[in-house]
Amino acid sequence: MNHFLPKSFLFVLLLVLALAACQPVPPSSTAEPTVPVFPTDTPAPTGTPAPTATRRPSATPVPLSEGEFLAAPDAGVLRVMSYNINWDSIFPEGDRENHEFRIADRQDEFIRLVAAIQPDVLCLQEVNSRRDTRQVADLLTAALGGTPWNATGARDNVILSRYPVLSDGYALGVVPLPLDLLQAAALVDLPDAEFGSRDVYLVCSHFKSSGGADDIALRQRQADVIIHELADARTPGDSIDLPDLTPLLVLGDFNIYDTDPAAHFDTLLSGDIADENRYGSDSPPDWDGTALADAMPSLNAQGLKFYTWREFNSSFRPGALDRILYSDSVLTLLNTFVLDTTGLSPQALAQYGLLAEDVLLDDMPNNYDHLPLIADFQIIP
Ligand SMILES: [Ca+2]
Ligand SMILES: [Ca+2]
Ligand SMILES: [Ca+2]
Ligand SMILES: [Ca+2]
Repeated sequence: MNHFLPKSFLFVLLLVLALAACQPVPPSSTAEPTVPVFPTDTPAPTGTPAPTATRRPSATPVPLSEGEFLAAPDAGVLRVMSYNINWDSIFPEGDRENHEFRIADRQDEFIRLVAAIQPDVLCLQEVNSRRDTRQVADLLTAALGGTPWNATGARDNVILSRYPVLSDGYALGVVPLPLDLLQAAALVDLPDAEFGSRDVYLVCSHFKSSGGADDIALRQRQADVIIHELADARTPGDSIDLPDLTPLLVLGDFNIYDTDPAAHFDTLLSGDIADENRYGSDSPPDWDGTALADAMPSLNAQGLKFYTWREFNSSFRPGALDRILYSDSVLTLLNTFVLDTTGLSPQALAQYGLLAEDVLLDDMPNNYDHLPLIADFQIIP
C-alpha cells in the first residue's frame, strides 16, 4: 500500500496548486503601487482595421461596433447596469435637490441610454442623498414606461428595479457606524414565472475616492463591512438572512486605481477581511466558499479595452474603477459590456435611438467621466 502514498500526495499537491491558481491574487504585502490589478488600456492588436470615417473624431482606435451586445436578452435573463452618473446630472437644471457638485445636464442622454439598454436593475452612484429615491424611480418609469419602477437608496447609492425591491431587513446594518460606510443593498423579488423561486441580492456601492492614506483606509473599511454583511446574509441569525443560494451581486464605483494596491478590491473578491477584530473572520463571499467573480466588461464587448472611466486631459490613465462582481456558483454571465456610444456605428446609433455623444459628460469631444457597465445573468438552477 505504500506505493499509493506518493501518488495521492501528488494528487493533493496538484489539487492545491490548481485551486491556488483559481484564487484572486492576494494584495501585495510590499509597496508596489505600479502593478495594475486589471488591464487598463489594451492597445488594439496589429492588423485591426482603421475606424471608418465619422462626423466626429473617434475617441478610441478600435473599430466602430454594430451594437449587437445591446440586443434584449431572452426571458429569464436579468440585465443589470451600474452607472456613476456624475452628481445629479440626470435631473433637470434648477431642481432644488441638485447636489452642489453638479456640473453637467444629461437627462436626455440618460433617458436615451436606459431606453437603449433596457436594464431590469440599476445601481446608480452620485445621486444627492437628500433626494427622495422615488424621484429617480419616476424618472425611469417616465423613460421606459411599463409598471412603475421601484427604488431604495443609501448615501449617494440608489438601487432601481422593474421588480419589487425589499430593503427592510436587507439594508446593510452598519448603523451607527459612520455615514461613509453606508451602501445601498436590497433583495430584488424576481418574478417566479420567469426566474423560478430565487431572487437576487445586491449591494450597490460607492467607495471613497482619492489616494490619501485615509481614503485607502476607508475603502478597506467599506469592503470589510460588505464582506461582514454578506457573511451575515449567508448564515442564520444576526441582522440579515437570505435563502440559501440566493444570487449575490456587489457592484458600483469601487474607485480601483492602478496607483494604489486596491486591497479593498481583493477583499471584495476573496472575503479576506483586513480588520478582523471589528468585522469578523475572513469569509469567502460565494455560497460554495469561493471568491466572487468579476464580470470584466469591455468597451462595446470588443474585448480590447476594459476601462470604465476616463477623463480628458487628465494625468490619470483610463481605468476600470467600476465593477460588477457576482456569485458565479449560482449565476452564469451571458453577456457584458461597457457602453461607449462614441464607438457605435451610425446604423447602431440609429437602431437603438442613441447619439454618439450620449456617454460624454457634455458635448465636448473626448470629455468622458464614468461609462455605464452592463451584465446579463442567468440563475443556475
Ligand atoms: Ca421571486
Ligand atoms: Ca444572518
Ligand atoms: Ca483577513
Ligand atoms: Ca465563486
